[in-house]
Amino acid sequence: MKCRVCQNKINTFMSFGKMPIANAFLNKEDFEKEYFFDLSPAFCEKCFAFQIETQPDPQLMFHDNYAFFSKTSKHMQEHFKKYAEWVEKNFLYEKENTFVVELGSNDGILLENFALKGIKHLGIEPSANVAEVAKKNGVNTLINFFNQDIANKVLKEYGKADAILAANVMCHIPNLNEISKSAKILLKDKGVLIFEDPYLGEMIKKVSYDQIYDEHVYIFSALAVENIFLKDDFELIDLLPQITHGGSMRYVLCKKGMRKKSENVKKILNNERKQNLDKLFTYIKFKDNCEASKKRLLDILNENKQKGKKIVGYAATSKSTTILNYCKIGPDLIEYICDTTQIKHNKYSPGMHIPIKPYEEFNKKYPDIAVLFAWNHKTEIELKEKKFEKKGGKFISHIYL
Ligand code: DWN
Ligand code: ZN
Repeated sequence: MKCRVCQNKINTFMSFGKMPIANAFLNKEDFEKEYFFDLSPAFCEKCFAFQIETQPDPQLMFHDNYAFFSKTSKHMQEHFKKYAEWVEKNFLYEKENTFVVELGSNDGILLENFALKGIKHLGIEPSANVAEVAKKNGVNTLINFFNQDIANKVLKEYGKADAILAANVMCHIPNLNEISKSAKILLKDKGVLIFEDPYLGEMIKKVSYDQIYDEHVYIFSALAVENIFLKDDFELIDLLPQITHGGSMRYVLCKKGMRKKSENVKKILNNERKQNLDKLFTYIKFKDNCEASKKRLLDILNENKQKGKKIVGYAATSKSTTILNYCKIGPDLIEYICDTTQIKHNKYSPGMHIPIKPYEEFNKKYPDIAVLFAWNHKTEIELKEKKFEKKGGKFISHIYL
């Protein structure tokens, strides 16, 4: 198997086994025809891109029934408001003819902050259902995948962009060469390409292997991002660690030589070398850590089940699909999962078929144990669920919280 970025031979250092589409919550009658693929992470020793070996067709993952709406978290709404303010302050000082583009703009959680201020903007989002929500909220959105054709069309209609943004999107796109070529077309000379995604350094530290699923074709390090975008003459000019999604990184790039480089770039690249993110042995050790994590979680669940405890899941996240299918956890261990997203309700979790119930079920009858699949929103959730913990309920997770 070849690296998607540099065509070098990649090392497939482990397999999580057969996996369904992480966000394909399904009805009973669809169990028989459920789609599975082999989820195997791999590492390229040449460009340092951490990637999954096989990714299902994009149409299977991003479509008119896409089950993730960004606005489900209050903290994420605040995060995106600050992200927008930071972009405006640092990169939109032209005043006249300012134009911001976002790739994978989902329900408009980031762009609405520009829309409210009357700043010219455009979201490019392939999943029609989430895009319609954005449009209803006044966020100008084009339903499509971003590529060179679309970049040229947008250029004709709107002019060049000051900033192309993305959040939790770039790591979903297999052909990043197409993205950098398209960004090159659409950006002004001093324009910036800014994106943030779950960070490889944090995933390795926390053994948060649930970040690996069909949609996340890459888990980036700065070392890899530098190599990926250098091909089209982009350079990294800043790196800003974020606490979102269990530890993310914001990457700021521009056309080579057009802007000053922050000291952070050198510092973080050096840290990554110290953490051996450029070495295969790090990932072989990660595999062992995943196996130990799996054993620990199963031990906790089995022990509590034998004691007759009621165990339910909290939040049917995409990430939970990897945990449940890798550890083979079904309804015998986790009775059901409560979630706030309406289109997941009364369906079953991908692969292991655990029933999904509306969030209200959680409050109706507290379980003894709630497996916190949205561990990345722990602070927000614990604040909301003080009563549950006061009454003796316990949150557990495969991550040491
Ligand atoms: O990259 C991606 C990230 C940003 O979002 C996508 N590929 C898909 C998605 O991943 P996820 O599903 O793991 O995201 P979250 O934000 O960790 O979880 C969202 C799910 O959790 C939704 O179904 C709503 C649910 N939830 C809940 O039931 N109660 C979330 C919160 C905060 C809550 O309090
Ligand atoms: Zn490579």
